[in-house]
Amino acid sequence: MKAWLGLGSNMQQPALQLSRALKRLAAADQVEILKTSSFYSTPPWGDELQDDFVNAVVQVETSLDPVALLHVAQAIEAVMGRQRDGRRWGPRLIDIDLLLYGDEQLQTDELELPHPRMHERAFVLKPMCELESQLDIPGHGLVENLLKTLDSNGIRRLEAGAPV
Ligand code: PH2
Ligand code: MG
Ligand code: MG
Repeated sequence: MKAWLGLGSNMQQPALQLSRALKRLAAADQVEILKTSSFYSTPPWGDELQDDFVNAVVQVETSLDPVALLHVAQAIEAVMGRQRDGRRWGPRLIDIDLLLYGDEQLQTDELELPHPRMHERAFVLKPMCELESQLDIPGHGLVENLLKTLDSNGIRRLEAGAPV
C-alpha cells in the first residue's frame, strides 16, 4: 500500500532532525520511501509563540497495516529523543504524522485517517503538492485545490532540499 507521512521539527537544527528521521524511516522493515519532498521553512501553526518549523512529506510503499506504520513513526520519534511536554501544537524535536494510507478513511482512538487537520495545513499540502498536486484527500478534495484556499505566506522551500 502507498502511504504518506508528514515530518516536522523546530528544535535543535530542524533540517538535521528531518534528515535523521528520514534515514531511520528508510531503514525500517517493510517500509520503502518512494518520494521525498523538498524541505520547507514554515511559520508555526496553532501556537505562534515558537520558532519556525522545517516540514517535509514522504510517500512510502509499505506492507504494514496503518496502525503498525503509525507505531514505526512513533518509535522513531521516541528513539530520537522526542519529549512530550503536553503543550498542544508546541515545539518539537521531531514529529512524524501518518497523513494518508491509500484512500482509507478510519477513525479510532489511536488513529484517524486521513489525518484530521492535514487539509487545513499549508505546511503539509505545499510539500505534498510538489510531489503529487492531483492527489485526492478522501473527504476533502485535491491537494492543489485545497492549497489554494490556504494562506501559504511565509512558507519557503529550502535550497538544500532533502539530503538522504
Ligand atoms: N506541527 C504542529 C503544530 N504546528 N506548525 C508548523 N509550521 N509545522 C508543523 O509541523 C507543526 C506546526 C503539531 O504537530
Ligand atoms: Mg503534527
Ligand atoms: Mg504528531
